[in-house]
Amino acid sequence: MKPRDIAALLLPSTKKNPAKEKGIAYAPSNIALAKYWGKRNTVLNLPVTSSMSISLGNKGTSTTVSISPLERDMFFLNTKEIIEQNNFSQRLSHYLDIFRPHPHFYFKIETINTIPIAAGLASSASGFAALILALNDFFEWELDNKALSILARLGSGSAARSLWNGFVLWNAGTSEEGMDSFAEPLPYTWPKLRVGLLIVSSVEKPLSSREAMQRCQETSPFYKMWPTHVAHTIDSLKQALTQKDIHLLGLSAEQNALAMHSTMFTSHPAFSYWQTDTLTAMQKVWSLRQQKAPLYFTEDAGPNLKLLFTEEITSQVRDEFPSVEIIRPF
Ligand code: 2P0
Repeated sequence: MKPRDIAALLLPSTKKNPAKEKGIAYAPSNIALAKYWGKRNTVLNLPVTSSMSISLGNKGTSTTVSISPLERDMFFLNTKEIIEQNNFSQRLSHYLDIFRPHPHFYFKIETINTIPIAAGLASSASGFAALILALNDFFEWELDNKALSILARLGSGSAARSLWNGFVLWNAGTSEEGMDSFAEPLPYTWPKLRVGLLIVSSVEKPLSSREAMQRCQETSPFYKMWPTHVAHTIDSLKQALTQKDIHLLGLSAEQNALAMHSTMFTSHPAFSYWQTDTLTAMQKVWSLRQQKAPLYFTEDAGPNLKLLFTEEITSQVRDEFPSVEIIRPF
């Protein structure tokens, strides 16, 4: 099945044309505590394992969809038009192909990101989530969250998790067309939880996360252990959320991130997103932990760390990492 076939199953056939002048939506960015790393279907972004995330509240993407006045799609990122064809615009146009009422229908997409771009946060997650929500508003499809999560996933896997605030679980599912592969919010809140964005380097990525996960899946001997490891991480995270246990949450997320990065070191050709300063920051976290500070990190497909801790040690974290940007997810 192709993405357009999936959309045909989910979209109301009576609402093919836009119903209003503009569709508007916001979606938060999210950080995976149990990572999505590897696909069982690369066309539909169907994952090998389930994954679990925390959304970043007001750090995310606002998107407005309208009809383009030109014979082409138009994209504006943080008010600046993207004129030249690049990866970003090609990927968006390709995604919009799924939803065009006819081949000569062109969209105008205006996107504002409140995520610090240099933080290497998956802006594709909040980007595609905000886009599908804005399209839902524009066409007045009135889709439920399950359908929206499936359609967001077709743009970018991690976008399936960006439709809610708080903790979110994306169930991998088993079906071939992925109708059981969607995310849902988890019934836990943790007002004292904090996520610290620690930008240690803005060096360009050696590889897109899409290519990186594929290489690890195909060539790392460690990848065989990954599905069992993630299942264990998700169990531990759920227990941590039930007990509000920052040690269990932090350690589970940190070990999961390090296991993911180990599949990169052991792939062929080997690669790493780490910079010297990444390791320096990790060692600082470990050393503070030896001095009894309940501080942990996770890291995605980039050199920067996301610190995990609770309100009680906020001032210590600020003193130790003066450049950290602290987010309150709840
Ligand atoms: C995650 N990442 O769970 C993992 C951890 C990066 C590291 O989801 O190919 O941009 O568009 O489905 O969603 C980044 O991968 O990949 C990602 P595609 P995506 O957050």
